[in-house]
Amino acid sequence: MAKKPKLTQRQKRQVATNRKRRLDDKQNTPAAKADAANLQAGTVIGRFGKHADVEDSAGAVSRCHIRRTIDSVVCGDNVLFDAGESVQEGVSGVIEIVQDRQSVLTRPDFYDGVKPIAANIDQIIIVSAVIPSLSLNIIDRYIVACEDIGITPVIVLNKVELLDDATQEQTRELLAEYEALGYKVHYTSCKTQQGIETLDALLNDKVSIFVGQSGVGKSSIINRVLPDADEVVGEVSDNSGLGQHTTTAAKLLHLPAGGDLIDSPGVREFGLWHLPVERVTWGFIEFRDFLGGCKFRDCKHLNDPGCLIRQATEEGKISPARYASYHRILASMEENRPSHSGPF
Ligand SMILES: Nc1nc2c(ncn2[C@@H]2O[C@H](COP(=O)(O)OP(=O)(O)OP(=O)(O)O)[C@@H](O)[C@H]2O)c(=O)[nH]1
Ligand SMILES: [Mg+2]
Ligand SMILES: [Zn+2]
Repeated sequence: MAKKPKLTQRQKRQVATNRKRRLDDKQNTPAAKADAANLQAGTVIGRFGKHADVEDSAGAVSRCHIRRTIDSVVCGDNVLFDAGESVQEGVSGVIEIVQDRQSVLTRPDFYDGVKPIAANIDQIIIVSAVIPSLSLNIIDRYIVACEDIGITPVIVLNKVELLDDATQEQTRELLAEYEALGYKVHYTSCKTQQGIETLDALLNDKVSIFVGQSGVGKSSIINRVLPDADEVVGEVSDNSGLGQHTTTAAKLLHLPAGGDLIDSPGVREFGLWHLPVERVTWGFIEFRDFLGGCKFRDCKHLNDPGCLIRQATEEGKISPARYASYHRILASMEENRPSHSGPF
């Protein structure tokens, strides 16, 4: 057996320092920190400017500061926080750690880069309506964002009672294309309550976020599904025909039978310019069968010779509306400039 080496005083000090450093490192893991600081686990149910509302496992809500070292905190985040003892200017606690996210819906912001909207969601409800106006292009943009993060969207057309029979038929035809792709399409009215029950059934035990243009009725639907929600609802402007951006911050609400709903602020346009072009192409699921088969590897799927996607469109295998919408999205990405960056 090797003889134990004799250490000089200096070496002994060194060993002691290293041992202490290793112990400190262990204490620096999130779990150890949580233990040491007596932190509790909670879920973010609201985000307001520099603060966030965090709900603990008993349902108590604390408004918290956010440690400066944390990149972002959004609705649905699981966090470790110190609830604090006294409330000062409405704020009592502090969020110390954001746990790893299972999913995150993001959108680009002109000034801040890519911003997360909500975390740990498992369903995205894309709400649209004939008032302000039915934009299939916005639906397509959201679908691309959903496909990019692997979450299946549900399409809701709200305010259906405003449609006369002919328009209703036309709209159903347009949206039937999405059903043919495998997406669920729901027709709802907050005025007549049509379709609210079937939508309700779809929300059970899931964390669903409602997204879409301002004024389409996201908060109104949430109030119908969850009468206690008491979400503020705003008129669509008579002058511009646009929503008023009534909901200004995302908010998470619990369903009594299990599951959560996240109301989110409406957008005017949902930018995708944070995604590489290939991800956008991938987001059009009916294109996938043809990808890799075009004559040129860098095929733009436009006028390029031997383009299987254009050919499939000409043969009626891909909807011309979706094909046009795809190119509209790419063209707007090339401009590389969001026309709107709304509040989150
Ligand atoms: N006719 C009709 N109006 C509706 C319906 N649902 C909502 N509205 C109206 O549409 C307007 C906008 O509704 P909101 O629920 O505030 O819309 P939102 O999508 O939450 O809008 P933001 O919070 O701005 O993103 C309100 O005047 C609602 O009363 C509906 O089914 N039919
Ligand atoms: Mg709203
Ligand atoms: Zn092609």
